[in-house]
Amino acid sequence: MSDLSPQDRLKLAVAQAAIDYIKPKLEPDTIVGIGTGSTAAFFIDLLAPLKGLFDGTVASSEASAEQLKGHGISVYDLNAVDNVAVYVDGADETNAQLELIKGGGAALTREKIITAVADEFVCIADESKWVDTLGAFPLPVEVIPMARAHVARELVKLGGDPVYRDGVVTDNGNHILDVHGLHIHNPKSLERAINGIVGVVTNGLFADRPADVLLLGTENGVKTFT
Ligand code: ABF
Repeated sequence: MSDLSPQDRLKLAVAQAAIDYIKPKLEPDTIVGIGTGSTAAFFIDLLAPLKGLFDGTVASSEASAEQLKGHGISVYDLNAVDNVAVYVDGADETNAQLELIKGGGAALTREKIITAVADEFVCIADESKWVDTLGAFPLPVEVIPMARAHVARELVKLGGDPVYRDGVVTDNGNHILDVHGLHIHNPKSLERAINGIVGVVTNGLFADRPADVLLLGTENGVKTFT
């Protein structure tokens, strides 16, 4: 603990807070959705000792799946489960409405799929992710490779500056454009507009389906927002 950076200490604190939040909800048949990123990685390590209290997990990335399997935690295909009781995942930005930008870890599509299925979405983040207006973090957009140039042109029309995330292929075999220069005053509207561009698989705005609970790590402890 002492060799962690100040930000990692906050990430560990919110991961522990998420454990404390979900533990009373765990039943033998419970499926827990697991996110991606360094905060989610702390959560996975803290979840391992509880693996006898629930059935298993679904994971939003191959990386998280491997970490879970390393702890002997069952990882199911989403098509094999009827219900995901709770999904725990990080974010790149959050506003006060718990609308998020996600996708810095290139897992946004599977993350958004699991949030659509989960009964409850718990976001865990350190205070550096809290913003008044979304957009300082470049908005990730997952695109079908052949459509990358077309989607980029359409994103420019929406006021963005798209940059190809060179060298990255998502778990779904797609490419990512990171859209700079946005000041997102209506996240739901922009999320829908980007989804309407032919060739877009997913974009990193989680506004139509925001987090239900945000556990925010601050220097003054973990704050809970709902
Ligand atoms: C993931 O959490 C991604 O959507 C997002 O990029 C990441 C945040 O990563 P970290 O917890 O490492 O800051 O869900």
